[in-house]
Amino acid sequence: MEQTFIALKPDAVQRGYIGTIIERFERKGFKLVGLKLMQVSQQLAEKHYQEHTQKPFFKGLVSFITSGPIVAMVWEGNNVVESARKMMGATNPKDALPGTLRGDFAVDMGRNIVHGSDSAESAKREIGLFFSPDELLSGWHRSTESWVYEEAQKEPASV
Ligand code: DAT
Ligand code: MG
Repeated sequence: MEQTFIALKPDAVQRGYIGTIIERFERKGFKLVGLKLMQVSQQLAEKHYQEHTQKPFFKGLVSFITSGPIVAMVWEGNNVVESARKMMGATNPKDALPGTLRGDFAVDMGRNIVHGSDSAESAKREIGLFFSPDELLSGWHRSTESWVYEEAQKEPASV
């Protein structure tokens, strides 16, 4: 099954939204397969945001993501990459619709509370950056699965 990398940025942790945001993904029906509270190093931040190296906001972005603890997570489910992006809402919270995480809980582009991989390829790369294979518990069975999916789910793909 598909996996995505979700990070609760330092603003989400500081503002007390860890539980609220995790709950949204749980209630949707996705399965949590990796979770940790961590401090992002300068080196990891620069690798994670590699595609933005040349952007004028890069320095601020790296300084923000390293400014306090984050919660790094891997979520699994059918179409989880695209669905998680929809649940997060537009990058700029001013354009994010109500009902989305950024639409409901954020105001400023540089404080948009959550990161989510933008494609299956990015997810694979980002999961590899933040988690070692033994930190992921892909094989566990969530007992609500037959109430979330009509068809039985296949074994998850290994990361
Ligand atoms: P997303 O986080 O929705 O994937 P992105 O990958 O384009 O968005 O950018 C990464 C982060 O960088 C984003 O969450 C907020 C910040 N950012 C993006 N564009 C920006 C801009 N024009 N000015 C300031 N910050 C920006
Ligand atoms: Mg992005």
